[in-house]
Amino acid sequence: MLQGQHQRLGSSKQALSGQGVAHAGTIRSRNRPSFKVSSVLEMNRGKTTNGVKIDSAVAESDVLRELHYRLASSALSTDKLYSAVAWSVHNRLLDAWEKTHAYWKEKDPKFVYYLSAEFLMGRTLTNAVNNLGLGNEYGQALRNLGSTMEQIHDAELDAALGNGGLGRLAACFLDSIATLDLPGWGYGIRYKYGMFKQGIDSDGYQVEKPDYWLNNGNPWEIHRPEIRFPVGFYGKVGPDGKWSPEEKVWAEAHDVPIPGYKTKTCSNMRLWNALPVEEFDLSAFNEGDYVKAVGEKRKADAICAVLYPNDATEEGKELRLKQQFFFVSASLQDTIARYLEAHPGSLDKLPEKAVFQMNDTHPTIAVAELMRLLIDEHGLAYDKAWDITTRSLAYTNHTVMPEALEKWPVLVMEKLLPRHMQLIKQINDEWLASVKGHVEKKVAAMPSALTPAAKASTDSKKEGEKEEAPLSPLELGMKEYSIIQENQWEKGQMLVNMAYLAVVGSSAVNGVAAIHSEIIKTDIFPQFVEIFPKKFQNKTNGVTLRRWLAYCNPEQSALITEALGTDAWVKDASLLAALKPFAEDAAFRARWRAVKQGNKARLASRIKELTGYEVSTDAMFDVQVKRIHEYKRQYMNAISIIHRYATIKAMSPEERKSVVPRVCIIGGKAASAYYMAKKIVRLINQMAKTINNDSDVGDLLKIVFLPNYNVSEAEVIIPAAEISQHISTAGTEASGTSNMKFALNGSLIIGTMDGANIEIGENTGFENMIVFGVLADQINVLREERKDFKDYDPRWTAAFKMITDGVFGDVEYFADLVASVNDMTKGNDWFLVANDFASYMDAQEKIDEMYRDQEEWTRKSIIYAASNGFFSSDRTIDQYAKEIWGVKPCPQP
Ligand code: NBG
Repeated sequence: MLQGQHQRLGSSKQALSGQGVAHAGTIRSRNRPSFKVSSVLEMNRGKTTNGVKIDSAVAESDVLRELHYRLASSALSTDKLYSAVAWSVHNRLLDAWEKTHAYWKEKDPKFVYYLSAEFLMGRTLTNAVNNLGLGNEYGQALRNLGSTMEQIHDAELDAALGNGGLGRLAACFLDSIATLDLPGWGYGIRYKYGMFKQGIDSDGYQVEKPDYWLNNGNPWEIHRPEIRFPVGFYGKVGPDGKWSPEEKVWAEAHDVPIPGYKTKTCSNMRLWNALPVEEFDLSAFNEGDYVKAVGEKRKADAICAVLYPNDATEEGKELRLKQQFFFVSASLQDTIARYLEAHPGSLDKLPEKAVFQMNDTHPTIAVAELMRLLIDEHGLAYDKAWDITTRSLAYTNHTVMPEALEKWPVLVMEKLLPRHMQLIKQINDEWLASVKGHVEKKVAAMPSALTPAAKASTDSKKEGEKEEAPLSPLELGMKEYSIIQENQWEKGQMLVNMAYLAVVGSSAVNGVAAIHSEIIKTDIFPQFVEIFPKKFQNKTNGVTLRRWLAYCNPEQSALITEALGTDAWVKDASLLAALKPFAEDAAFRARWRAVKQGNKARLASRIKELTGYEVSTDAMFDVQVKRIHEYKRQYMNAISIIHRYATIKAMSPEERKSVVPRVCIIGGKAASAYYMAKKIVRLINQMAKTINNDSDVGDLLKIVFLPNYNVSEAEVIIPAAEISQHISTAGTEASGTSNMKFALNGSLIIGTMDGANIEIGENTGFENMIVFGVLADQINVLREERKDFKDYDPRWTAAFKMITDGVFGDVEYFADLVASVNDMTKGNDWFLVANDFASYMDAQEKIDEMYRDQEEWTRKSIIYAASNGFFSSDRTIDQYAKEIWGVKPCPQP
């Protein structure tokens, strides 16, 4: 058994002792000869296929050497030991990295480059050690040194270079790319400060604190001062079309090795740091202008300073565009340089060796930058450059929220990237010229008043607006296709629609779940679908089963391995299906339940540690963890908890005996500038104070807001969940990925027919999922009608009355949150919380009923884990590789 996991089991056993809860250990000790107890990693022992073989004595001396020479320490403190082990593992990774890259250089395969402004990696140590198959060796080495993997695990800081699902998906993808032996790299930014740390103050407010993740050094990267590229900004374009940037910085590489699981392949994530071209202006210094002397440095530092704490609201910041261009330009230059080194002379065949996947709109300036590099730096003709560009790029859309589909003001683009703006105009002109015939036909076939553009222009006309010369139907029609558009909210301001630029400039465009990929075709890009129907694809998201099952839930994983008689499911998730018959085996169910109890106990102690609240592990653990957003509707969950509270309060002690006890766990960060989301966080925290301290309620209901939700917290929370909530307004959540993690960890799902929930339902059987709410195709009509919505459920009205009566304090502070869904003159309940509330409450009652039957509940839990192997990111990446990238595995022999 992997050491860290073994030790973690040990600690959850301790947490369990004395509570009278059955756990896997006790059940295992019963005589069950049909099962051989072994965990995932015990089966790994001696069979590592990744070529980095060391024994525990070597691991130990390696750790001591790092401690002495690198850390100049002899102290065996947890922090020092963590660093020493990490540096030692770093060396192993480096060996694997070098071999992989030497091999790939020799074979010269096609590479995929995953361009992403976010990589939410979390901790590295456990994952790296296990993927390398060295868990036993390092575990033993640590025990010899008086520590354990479990103890040092927590000393590592999370690398939180991402906001949420999009960034975590990128991290899962890198793990799968390496595991499938696909030649591929991630490219991104080495932010100095990652996602902020969330605290909750004594009044329940979210407080944001900087995330100093690089403070203790970073053993997981290789600094490459020799790999640097110049990136320019501002300046002018000369009459010859050449750009002379006014500001320049170096982009300098830091490589993070990405070990695949049970393979020799160790791929790479290259993160760029910005450095001043001139660190220090000596003449300014000599003249006494100290600030100017370091001015260049300050400007460069600003580029990589922070990750925008923002997932669905546009920060109209020039700096953000600067960041995007910075990493895209460096990544493209780097790739071209490597390509030319291997294939001197011509870039004509670049698309046969490189494909760039643009993760959402953040890297889509790549369309213009690749054109610029090919034309201005490498002398290609426009048409040739366009052919290469469009064959090398692909774009993934991750959201339908209009505010997150980036649109840059032409003026900002012109100022920061004047040559790119020129090219974008040219791309747009060529594009519009190419669709003109199509639009003419379309307009001719349609009464002009019915063209969408004509309709939009009448709809948006405000009273008293000056009449302008009307556009012809053709002009109106053409507007819909234009990459450069007028701002709908600010007359005269022209914007570059980056998603449109990406669609025109890519060979493939995909959504991230089946329903989402349909919605982007019908609602976001319909005009482009007319022109390139084949460009649009679906690639349903996935998650890596290494981190999100094998390593975070070792007991459940051990049980699965034992039942299936193999740990091959860690790499071939389709094998999980063979677990289904075990759902019918009562003895197996008992063990499954015991594992869940152990995980609940582990979470309960984490809750106590973080919030001080004590929760009963006999209660149902009900979890909603994700970024706080109105569309994700944590608010609806909160209101239903208020109703639950009111119901319990109104009961007699006798009646209360029949209540199914619940612990409602909510976690997530609210973007720092997101006013309503922050109010939702505070409401939940204030509710917790009232409800958790009410002796009428006791263990029947607890509500816990877990602060600073991140990858590492998720690894403790998800295995402990019994029910998890994915309750976005239908049509708004592109996919969701935590839903997949929960399902694989045996949590039931209550959800709307949205994102990947639908496919999870199809795989698991809708009879096992608790589905409620209106459907995506009803949303537009309901939004139209919501002005007149009066059909408030009495449970809703009563719950809101408690807020406005001050049961949770600060009536004034919550007033506009209340109004946002209740008063159509103030808010407009855009996410249809009121519409869905009644069916949500009915679904909640159904859950209580279901939970009473623990045998059936456990049966379903096993079915969830058995049914959702489809959501392995290995499957997703295999599809990308075959259907978009044309990249083939290149494993070392
Ligand atoms: C998010 C979606 C999620 C989806 C992830 C990964 C953004 C912009 N989008 O539903 O909201 O699961 O992307 O695809 O963060």
